[in-house]
Amino acid sequence: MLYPRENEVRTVIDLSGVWQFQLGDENTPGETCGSLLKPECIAVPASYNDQKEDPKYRNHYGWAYYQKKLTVPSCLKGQRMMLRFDAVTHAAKVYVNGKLAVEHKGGFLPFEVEITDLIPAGTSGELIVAADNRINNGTLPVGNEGTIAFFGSDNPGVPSVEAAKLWAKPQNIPNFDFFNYAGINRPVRLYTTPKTYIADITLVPDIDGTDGLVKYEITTGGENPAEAVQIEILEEDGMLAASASGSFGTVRIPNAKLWQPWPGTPYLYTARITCGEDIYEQSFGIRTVKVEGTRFLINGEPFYFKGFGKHEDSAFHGRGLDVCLDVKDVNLIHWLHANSFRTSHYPYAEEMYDLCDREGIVIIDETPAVGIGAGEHQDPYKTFPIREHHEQVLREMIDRDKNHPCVVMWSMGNEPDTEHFPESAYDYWHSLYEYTHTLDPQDRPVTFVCCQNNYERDLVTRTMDVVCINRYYGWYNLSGNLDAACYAWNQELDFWEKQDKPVMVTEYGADAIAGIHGTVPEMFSEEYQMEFYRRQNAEFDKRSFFTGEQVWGFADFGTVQGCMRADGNKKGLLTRDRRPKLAAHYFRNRWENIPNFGYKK
Ligand code: E8X
Repeated sequence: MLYPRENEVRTVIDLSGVWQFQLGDENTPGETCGSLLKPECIAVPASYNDQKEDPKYRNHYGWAYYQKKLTVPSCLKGQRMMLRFDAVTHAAKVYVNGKLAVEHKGGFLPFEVEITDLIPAGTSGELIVAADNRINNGTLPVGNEGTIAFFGSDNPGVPSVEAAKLWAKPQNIPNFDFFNYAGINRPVRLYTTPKTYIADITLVPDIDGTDGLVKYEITTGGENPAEAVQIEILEEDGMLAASASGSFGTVRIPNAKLWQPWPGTPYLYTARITCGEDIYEQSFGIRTVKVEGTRFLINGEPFYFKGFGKHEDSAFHGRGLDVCLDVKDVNLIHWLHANSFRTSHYPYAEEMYDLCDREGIVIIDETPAVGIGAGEHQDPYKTFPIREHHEQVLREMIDRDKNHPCVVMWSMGNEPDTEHFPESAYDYWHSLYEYTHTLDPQDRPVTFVCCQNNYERDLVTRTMDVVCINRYYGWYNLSGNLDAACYAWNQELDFWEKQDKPVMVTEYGADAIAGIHGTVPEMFSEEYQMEFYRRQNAEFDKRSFFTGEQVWGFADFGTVQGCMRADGNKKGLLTRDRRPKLAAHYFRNRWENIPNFGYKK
């Protein structure tokens, strides 16, 4: 799905601002909402949870309603009019003048609806967006809707969950470690196209000697979709590099400039497409990505990932789009001499990928499939109704992000159960891996991120294009003992060495509460966090098949409350307000001395 961009022929009207809002409950079906009876003010885009000073917003369970009067200027007559939602978390029903216009499941990917006839140019309409935050074993991310948080439930004297329901209301508890921020988290926009329009653009770059090749395919729609299509490839200064006509084909760019990760030059070309009256400009890069043996190649050269898992998370906004924070984060990534991050644990706002294209930051793009597991007694693959939705989010993510040069690998999900039901896990994930490969026109590497587990029992992680492992030696296990942690790492790395695959760590980390110090590094101090990384990195450096280190995490972030969390997860190199901890300075120094390419011989 194309990003809404304005140009000579397309208009974009951003509906960000203060909307009207009202909480519903878990029982209110989206259908019954008419005009809101007691509307309150809420900012869009942003999560609603932290905007109000009352736990009922923070801990809301179920539907919430947003309302706005929409006026379409008469000067837009004759145009096709679309209403586009970049993300409504986790499910949405959109009503125009009381009638259901579109619904969508999945809280991190865009959807749109044509409103040309629903609110004709020169008139107004009432828009109601119902957003559902419920998470259960049929949603991605997975939650435990309807139960009660029950830490320490094995303790004598603590009643069962069923008994507790007599005196406490059931909750909407995540099966994942980030706060369940919800609502209209990303922009809502009205955009126009001419009646015959460019519907989609697919670009597949390749390198041929010193030339660049771009395979392209344009789909068109509307009144006259057979209208002739033109493609022009423009340099950064606007000069014409190449051109072709027809809705598909291959364009050759002589002496092409490559897209290289920073501090290399992330050169961007623009494909200017015209079809009848419509125009769309899509930026892209000439770069290749490939796995060969134990190497991850970008433009044919062995790349080493230095970076983090991140979150979209900040004070007040929750998971709402904050472009200032995105720019700040990109600059912090440069400051740290990092080159990459994973969009843990959901696809991020499109603005971030655009920034990373321009700034040369490499992305592992992840779906919201986190929390797939229910302990040793329940096979999630046989009991969770998620497969169809999982395929849907993969399709929508790849369809949205396929042209970004910054995206170099797809992650189908994070930390599913692969240990208790290894055969079921294999059947589920390996077939999904094959499906994912068929979806990407650029055929990027595909993986998922494996939880700390019994890696010898796990049958599927080893079949991914890159083995991505999350490990907490020295934190959740072998706590406080870095000698033992290094020993455990070496045992495990001996195992991976035999698999002849690139292996990278996609999470490792220790909570550090900013300001807690000690001469002897102990858990939760900044010194321990730094020492944890220093010791473990020294082991990675000895392994030539080890192809990257992504720490957990970039910055501290909000989570559900619990006895393991003090005001959120504190494993950030930076605090939630982006101040560096000791470990940030340590990595800044380490990564300055690790080149993007050729680090492992
Ligand atoms: C953690 C991280 C969590 O925040 C992230 O979303 C997924 C977790 C560790 C799993 N990975 O808790 O900080 C721990 C497995 C235990 C061995």
